[in-house]
Amino acid sequence: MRLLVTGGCGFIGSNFIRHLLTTDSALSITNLDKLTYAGNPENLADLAASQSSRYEFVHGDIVDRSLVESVITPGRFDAVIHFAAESHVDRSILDSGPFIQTNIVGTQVLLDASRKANIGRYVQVSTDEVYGSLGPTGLFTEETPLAPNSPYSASKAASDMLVRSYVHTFGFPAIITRCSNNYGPYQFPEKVLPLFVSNALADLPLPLYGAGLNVRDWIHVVDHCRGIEAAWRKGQPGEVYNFGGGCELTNVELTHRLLDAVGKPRSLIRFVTDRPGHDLRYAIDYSKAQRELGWSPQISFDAGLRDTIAWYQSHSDWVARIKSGAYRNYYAEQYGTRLASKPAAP
Ligand code: NAD
Ligand code: TDX
Repeated sequence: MRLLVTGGCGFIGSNFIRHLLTTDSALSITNLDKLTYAGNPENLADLAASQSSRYEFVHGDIVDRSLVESVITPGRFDAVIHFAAESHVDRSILDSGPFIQTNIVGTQVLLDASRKANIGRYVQVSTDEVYGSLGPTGLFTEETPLAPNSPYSASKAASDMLVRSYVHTFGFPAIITRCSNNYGPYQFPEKVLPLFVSNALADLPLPLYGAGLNVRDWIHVVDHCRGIEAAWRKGQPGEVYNFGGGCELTNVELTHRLLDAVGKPRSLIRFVTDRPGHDLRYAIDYSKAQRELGWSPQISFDAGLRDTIAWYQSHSDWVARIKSGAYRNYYAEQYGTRLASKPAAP
């Protein structure tokens, strides 16, 4: 069995490739990745060395039609699992351009090439953010109407709609997965959890948006990867499957738990200007995946958070390499303050 994974040098894609190569010895994987700021070949360097007969890397942009068509040739892959995306909401507010290109045009190119090559199964890795925002109660189901609120989620919803249209119009065998907020190793420290863990470990301030009362549903990345694998292996073409962690926390609760776990004071919290259009609450009903795929999340938040913090502690060099150069410019633009390299004054 041979898979094409796009965006495999990012957070979830690299965890997915790691998960599959270490659990299924019959699989070979080709990873097509542009290596944007978020793509880091270091994330898979050990597997690239130890599994070189089963792992291949192709450096390229999914928007580049001739490149994509030269990779996805008839008979080469049994399935395509599509992770590659611009993935950060705040960056989509600063500049939506790359989101439209990669998330919408890139998906169109990938769908066309996959269809041309008669790919037997295609999985679109999407997000719960396409459903918009919940009030204090209720859960997103697969039937919830799409109502994206940020340029990021609008671009993901648009790509989901393209996938839906290829299923309907061409009978293309695609599946869509929609997951809540992931955390775990190899997550780029622009997302709240690795940003706050790495800042806290360095005694730097934690910029909490608004009053910190927005709610997210946290799932460990390995549980998400198991869900995507189940959707690929057991899902029905044309169907959507939601995945969630069943762990709703306000951002301020998340921050308190994280500070307690690293043994740092709450005085590191800085309440800063809210994200424009900030979705209040996400929460997932994953009963369809339980029923039809036999999937449920396995990793408790407490255990997952402990392991994730330990990973960031033991990979301080990985964090330090990222939090230099272009990252510092992004930080200054996003937070209106330079990322200090020394501990913050009390
Ligand atoms: P990430 O930003 O960490 O990684 C994205 C990867 O895609 C990088 O390796 C990057 O180099 C690559 N890429 C970007 N543009 C590309 C292009 N034009 N051509 C080829 N490669 C390109 O993202 P992530 O957090 O791992 O998310 C992966 C997928 O999962 C995304 O589609 C995202 O929408 C979805 N998702 C993420 C979460 C989450 O909590 N992070 C939750 C649900 C769904
Ligand atoms: O500095 C911050 N301060 C803060 O309070 C950052 C970066 C975030 N936040 C808040 C905003 C959100 O309410 O924390 C929450 C989580 O923010 P992000 O980590 O940026 O994630 P979110 O916007 O919820 O989107 C994530 O989950 C769904 C991923 O980034 C998406 O790729 C995924 O689709």
